[in-house]
Amino acid sequence: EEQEGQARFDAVIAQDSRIEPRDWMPEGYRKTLTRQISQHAHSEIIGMQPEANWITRAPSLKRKAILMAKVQDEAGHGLYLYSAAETLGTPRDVLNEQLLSGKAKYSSIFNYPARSWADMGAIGWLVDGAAIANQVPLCRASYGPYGRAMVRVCKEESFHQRQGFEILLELAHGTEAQKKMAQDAINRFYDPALMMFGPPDSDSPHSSQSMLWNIKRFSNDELRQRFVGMIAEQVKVLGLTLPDPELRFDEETGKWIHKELDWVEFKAVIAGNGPCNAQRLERRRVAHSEGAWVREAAAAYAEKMARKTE
Ligand code: FAQ
Repeated sequence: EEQEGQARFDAVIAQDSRIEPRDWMPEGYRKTLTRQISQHAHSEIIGMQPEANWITRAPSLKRKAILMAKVQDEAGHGLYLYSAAETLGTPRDVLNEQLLSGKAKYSSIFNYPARSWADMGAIGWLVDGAAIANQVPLCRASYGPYGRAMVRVCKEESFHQRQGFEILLELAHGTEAQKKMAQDAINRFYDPALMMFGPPDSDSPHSSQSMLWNIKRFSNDELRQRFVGMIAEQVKVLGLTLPDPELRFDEETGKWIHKELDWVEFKAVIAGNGPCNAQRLERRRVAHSEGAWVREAAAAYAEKMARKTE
């Protein structure tokens, strides 16, 4: 049966078609997807914190309403992704426990502080921008529930990116102090946003297998240089600059060249030692325990309804 399953799986991948939850799949494929999708879900949930931090300080009612909607969207993405991850067999409470215990990773970017209102602009423009560049190809991921989830998530991320860009555009056209605040936010978020694409290809243990399985379609470095090319153009519209003196388009290779990133810092951040790791996890633990009554009430209600229909 295993041989038959493997043959069918190989054929589906070769046709660039989709694997669905009830299909046979190699254990490695299940494991890789569970890791990537749950890490992605955790990122969405932890990623609510830096922006939630600014909801009460948004400069106008309109900005506050937009930011609240954006943060709620991230919660939706997280729940959607946990559901996709669960179809691979690991229950949500187990995934959640991996996050709360610090065992599971989530995106490095969310371990940096959001210091000013302009950071809401930089996060929308650069962080959601990097998320889109990484996730558009994932819409074609071979695992059905993940690919389909990505379609909807990317649509919402595009709106998020525009709202971030628009915050920066307004600040860039404001007073000198506002312009400086926008530039400072870009200066702080540029390197961490580029690191969102993962380690360099030469140091990316999962890439080659994930590409053979049609989960990833492009390598980490390939997507990173594409993203740099996009923002290199967009920053001109803002009248601001990217903190990268080496940034240029290389005619010969048709690729964007950017500065070397600090991979020692990256490794420290994903190992739990970034500026906000402890604070982010602590906040999540508190939120989870404060939500216990909701989970208990929902379970009790479900049980009551099940008894009624018996
Ligand atoms: N941070 O071999 P690779 C968002 C880990 S967007 C932390 O290259 P892979 C939207 C990796 O897991 C952010 N860990 O791995 C939003 C692996 O761990 P292991 C989330 C990282 O999987 C915006 C190890 O390093 N997006 O949330 C990072 O082939 C605003 C080796 O790396 C996604 O998750 C990192 N940056 O490629 C929300 C996208 N990079 O096995 C709120 C889906 C790597 O040692 C506000 N994920 N690692 O435990 C992916 O596309 C891939 O997983 C990559 C990494 C590209 C991130």
